[in-house]
Amino acid sequence: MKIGLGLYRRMLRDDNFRFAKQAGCTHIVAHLVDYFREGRVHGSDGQNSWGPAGDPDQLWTLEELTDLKRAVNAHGLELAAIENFDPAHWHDVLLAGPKRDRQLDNLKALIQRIGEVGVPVMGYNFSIAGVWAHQELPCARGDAMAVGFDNPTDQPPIPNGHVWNMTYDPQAGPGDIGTVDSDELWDRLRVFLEAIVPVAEEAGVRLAAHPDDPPMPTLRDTARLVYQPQRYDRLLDLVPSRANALEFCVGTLAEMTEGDVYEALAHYARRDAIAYVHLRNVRGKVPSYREVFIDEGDVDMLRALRILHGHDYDGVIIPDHTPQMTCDAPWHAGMAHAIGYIRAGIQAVQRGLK
Ligand SMILES: [Mn+2]
Repeated sequence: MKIGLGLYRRMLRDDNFRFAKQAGCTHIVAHLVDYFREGRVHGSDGQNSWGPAGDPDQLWTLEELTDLKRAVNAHGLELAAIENFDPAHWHDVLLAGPKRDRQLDNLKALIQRIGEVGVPVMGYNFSIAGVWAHQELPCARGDAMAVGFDNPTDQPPIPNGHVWNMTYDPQAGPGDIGTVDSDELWDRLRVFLEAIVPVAEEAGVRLAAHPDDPPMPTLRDTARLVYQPQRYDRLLDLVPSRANALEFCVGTLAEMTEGDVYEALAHYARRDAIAYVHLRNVRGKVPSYREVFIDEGDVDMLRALRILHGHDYDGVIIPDHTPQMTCDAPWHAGMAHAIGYIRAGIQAVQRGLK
């Protein structure tokens, strides 16, 4: 098992690569969508929007992907994955809009580039509402700032021009996208996978699906796909392929009301479906939960790591998001704490410690 650090777009810099190396990481997971300013708590700006999407006419270029990989490699690190498509590049794939075919071609081109550069995984989250209604709260140990979810009763419909909690068209007319039911959304996922998985196979890239966070059956009148653990099987079975894989988020799985995060880990590790792992802890489940430090909360992390090790999982684990620690570098301190804990946990399970 290998440890990676996920870095948001504005953090893809030499100093952060060096930080990752120093903390004991061997891999980087890079976000190219510009959703947060540096240091902001995951998904929370007080207004529950992740801001404007990118340029619809500008796909990530071969050159910028190559430069990124070179910069990562220069620090003795590997680029494990790119995480998340930009809503600007695939909003009509999510919304079954008029540009869907053109945008599927965009995604194919991106997957080919990512494969050409030698990045083995592309993480994505097939979700209309995205991560929404997380609130910034002092809910982790010592009143550390983290995020919580309490399923607000007021769930305004998603305005036109907006998807995945970002604005892809600020000029969109008034009105909202209305209701999207489960069958319709599964069908949109099927269209996406049938188009992209063969290209990913050819390119040597695994698509890795993040579950719905928060894992509610619906949010803002739109269905969610993977809000219970067994729904990952449905996603995998839609288009069976090694290129159709999972970005297995332990924290999100723990927030689900059915099943058991340990059984789910064992099951999907046995299927060899896990492209990489998000490891974070949480207290509670939907409709109300709090993100906490990795060594508090409901998930026994050593047990989770032992299950992965026992199923010969040899992929990358990243800390996902963490609470922010009170100091001059709140994000980095939180990450260093989580990485140190995961590193010790991996060493313990590899040595057979109980
Ligand atoms: Mn996650």
